[in-house]
Amino acid sequence: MPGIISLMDKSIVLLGSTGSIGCQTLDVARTHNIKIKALAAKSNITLLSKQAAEFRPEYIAVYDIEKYTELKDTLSGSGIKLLCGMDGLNELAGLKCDYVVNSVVGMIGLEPTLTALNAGNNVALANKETLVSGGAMVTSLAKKNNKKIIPIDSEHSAIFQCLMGNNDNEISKIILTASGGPFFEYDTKQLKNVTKAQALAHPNWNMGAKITIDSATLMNKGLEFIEAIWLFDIAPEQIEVIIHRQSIIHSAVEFMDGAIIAQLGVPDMRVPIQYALTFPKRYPCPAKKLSLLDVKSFTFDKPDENTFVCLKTAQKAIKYGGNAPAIVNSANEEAVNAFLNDKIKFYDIFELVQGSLENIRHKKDINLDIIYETDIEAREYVRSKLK
Ligand code: MN3
Repeated sequence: MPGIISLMDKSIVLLGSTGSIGCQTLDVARTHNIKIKALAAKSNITLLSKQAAEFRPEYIAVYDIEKYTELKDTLSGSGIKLLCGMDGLNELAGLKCDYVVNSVVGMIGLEPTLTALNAGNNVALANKETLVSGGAMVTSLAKKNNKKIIPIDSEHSAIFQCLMGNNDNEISKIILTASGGPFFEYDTKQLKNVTKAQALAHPNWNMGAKITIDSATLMNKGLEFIEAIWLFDIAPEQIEVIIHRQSIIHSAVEFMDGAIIAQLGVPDMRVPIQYALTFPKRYPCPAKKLSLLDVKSFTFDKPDENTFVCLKTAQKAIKYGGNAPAIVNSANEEAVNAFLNDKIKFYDIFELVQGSLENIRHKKDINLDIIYETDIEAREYVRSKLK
């Protein structure tokens, strides 16, 4: 039971500690006495200082350079080494540890992932953009350094678990489940009138703002589709996206003999987070257990890709390859930002993401510089369309 089992031999560096996944990772760490070697956050220094006081890490980094001085005052006398900016995130990602947990939101998570792998660290990955924008680079680096990328996202964790004890070359397809979000069965006309509050109210999962909006547009499933291709080295044609409104089946794998293995559980991110950190072992988890009798029935639907065009656009982007996934990812990030800041309407996100893929230069080969250039171009494209 909580507190009894000690995983003290493990130490983690947690990037993005004040976000939803970060806080839940600390909850798992608290339960199992996992040592927190370093913590990094973007700008919420109030929470970051509280976390520092509880977990006593050796290092702290704050991405927002303007918050550095204030945090330095708060931490003075604590003996904690304070760093800032992207350099700070990179220094932390390179510290020797069992896992770098990357739960940073957005494109800024890519570089620390590369740094961690370069330093010979395993990565427990919650940052989607890492694999969406830099999949080829990240996976080849992990392979070269013989390091693991363990997925934290519930769907990819489910697939990862379904593959345990099976051979990758016996997979016939991956069934990637989606909740469908708050606007399931809405048509274009209805989507044009939804409000921010409606978009932020996810039916099953309690998550950060960016991913909640991505779930409402189904862009989240598009990003996860791309991630699955890189994580499991599978062709786009071998992934089927299915709407499963209950969010109980977190994903499934169909093997060549027709057997389907699925992973089920309550929608609580602490389960996949904990599994990423304790894999291949399992331990009791603070999350509630699932009662199938409470669920009673499961439903499955085909996603409406013609209305929710973000999903189709992301699928197109991975087929184009090169920097195309980075284009749609960055355009989406910028569009979601604009939506959250009341600069555009919900439906504009669809048009901006779709437009970015048609209007921004495609490049076949990618490296970090090209991804950053693409990021700037995609964001400029979105900004140029704001009234
Ligand atoms: Mn997910």
